[in-house]
Amino acid sequence: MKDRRIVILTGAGISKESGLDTFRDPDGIWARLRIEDVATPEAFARAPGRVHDFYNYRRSGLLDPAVAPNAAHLALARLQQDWPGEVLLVTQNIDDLHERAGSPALIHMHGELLKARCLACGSVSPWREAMTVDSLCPACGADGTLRVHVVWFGEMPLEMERIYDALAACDLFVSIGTSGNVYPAAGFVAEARGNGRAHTVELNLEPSESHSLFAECRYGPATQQVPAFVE
Ligand code: BJW
Repeated sequence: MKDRRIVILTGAGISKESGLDTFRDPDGIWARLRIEDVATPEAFARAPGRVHDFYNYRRSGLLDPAVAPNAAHLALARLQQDWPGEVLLVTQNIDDLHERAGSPALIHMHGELLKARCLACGSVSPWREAMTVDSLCPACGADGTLRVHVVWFGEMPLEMERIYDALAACDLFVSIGTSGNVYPAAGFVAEARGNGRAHTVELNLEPSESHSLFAECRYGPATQQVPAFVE
């Protein structure tokens, strides 16, 4: 890894071998549920209990003792520790497996499953329990005002300015375990290429929607491809 200023984007594929579902694989979440029913602000306005149930189910799955960071999360954490300040890790995942692997810093552009946001006071709080339409905000005490701190379709992903600044300045962009279906993340490879010097690499189980935009592609399970690439 002689390149400096690295941006790494991860998606659901990196956590698959830790036991968490992807979205668009044949056994993925969107094969069982409709986006419009569980992952839009309109769905939450129409049926908040159903949306809470969906995230309660995924939160309890994430907190299952059998779910732990895998070799790919650990390799990225080591890379960040070895190159302090040079690696911006951006994840679309709402799980906390990068943190548990020891990543010192990362951007959760689609939010975090283990946090709640209050629609009354705007505070974001740690949240590990089941959430209901009656849950109380830990910060302001309002009831029925909590939602999971994730980014649904039609909402603005988090920390975009910081991400675009890093893409404009990076020498290496690596995309790991993402299908390239969801914007703006799907457009990051074009942003990186647009800076005129970034080498772009896709590490995925199979070619993503945007594989042809990458200069280098390596295919196989993340637990094999990521440690091999990083080390
Ligand atoms: C492995 C593996 C192994 C498996 N090893 N690899 C046209 C119409 C309408 C809207 C749009 C449109 N064009 C663009 C949009 C906007 C929309 C969008 O992109 N829609 C598309 C569907 C077209 N995007 C948005 O709305 C976003 N906001 C936005 O654009 O804001 C800008 C804006 C807003 C408002 C006004 C103006 C501008 C928000 C997107 C939010 C995404 N939210 C979700 C759910 C919430 C979080 C959650 O519940 O978890 O985020 S959707 C879901 O997809 C989740 C993921 O983060 C995201 C990406 O999925 P990911 O990670 O790529 O997973 P998969 O399953 O797709 O792929 C897994 C890959 O891993 C596969 O390739 C496998 O092969 C691979 N794999 N095993 C390695 N072992």
